[in-house]
Amino acid sequence: MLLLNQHLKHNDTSDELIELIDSLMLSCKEIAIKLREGALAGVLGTSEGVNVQGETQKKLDIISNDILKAVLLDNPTVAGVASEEEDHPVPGNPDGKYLVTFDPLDGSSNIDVNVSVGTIFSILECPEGVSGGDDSAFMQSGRKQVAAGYVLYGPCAVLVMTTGQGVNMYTLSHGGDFILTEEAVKIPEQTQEFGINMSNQRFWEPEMQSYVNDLLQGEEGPLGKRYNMRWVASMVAEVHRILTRGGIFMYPWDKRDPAKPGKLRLMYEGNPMSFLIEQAGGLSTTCYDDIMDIQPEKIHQRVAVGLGSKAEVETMLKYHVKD
Ligand code: P6P
Repeated sequence: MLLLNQHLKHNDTSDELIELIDSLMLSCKEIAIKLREGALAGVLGTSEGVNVQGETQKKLDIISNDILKAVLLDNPTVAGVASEEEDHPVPGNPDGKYLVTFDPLDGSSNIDVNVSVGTIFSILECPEGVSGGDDSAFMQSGRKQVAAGYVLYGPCAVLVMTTGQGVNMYTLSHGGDFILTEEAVKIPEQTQEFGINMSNQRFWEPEMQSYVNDLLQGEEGPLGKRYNMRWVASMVAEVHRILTRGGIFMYPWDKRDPAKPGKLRLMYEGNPMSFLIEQAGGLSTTCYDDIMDIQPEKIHQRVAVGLGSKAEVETMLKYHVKD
């Protein structure tokens, strides 16, 4: 039985990065306790707040964000943090080595109905001579990530993380330790399971409508096999399912807000999830190009997403050929 820190040391992870990951996990354990208390702690429901995305904030969005900010900004390795719940980056130690972006509680619309949610994080190095409170410090493509992962608060709390040497899963024990439970995770190349919010079908571009229509044709259709569908409305749960048994997850561009490339956010959803998916042998795209190749321009910029089992994403890409 290997503890998280033992496994990270075994993989030659630097002491500084281990110290940062420790802070992240301390935060996530606090968040997990708040979630488990739920109504008993009076933390369910919405706050009066609206975030920079214009979304009403759940009380637990704010609580989780505050926990992560307090713990991370107290860590000397952290030069700054950027959060879905913060308009701008928050500076930390001017001599800190790392930047952290995070979605403190992804899928929080599910909290009040007791469905899985998660914390997503991405770690970058802070450029020399740039403040960790400056947006420009974070304008790095997903290829620059030092580490990325999520903690899924489901029937059990699981940390899924990569430091660029494959993907590993660690389950939170009753004793409060993250214990290695899955090493070198690999996504099955083929799948018969797709995830997309079908209620948006009429808003998609024709290419996505055509692909999903063929998925729905099953054995009689051009793809020649029966597909099953899942939609949890919590990206962390969707990605965890794909890392565990394969699949394809899509949140494509749609015409409801044509100026936006998609709903999901690049810096703290798209990039960290793409790092995990690629490290586990899958593909992660905008439905046209690799997400991690995008050069960010804004902290909260959005991105279309089509990720998962390599062969299925390649099939989806065949429907999305730019003329
Ligand atoms: P919809 C959660 O709000 C989220 O950002 C992702 O976790 C999830 O995949 C998606 O939005 C769900 O969106 O439109 O189906 O509610």
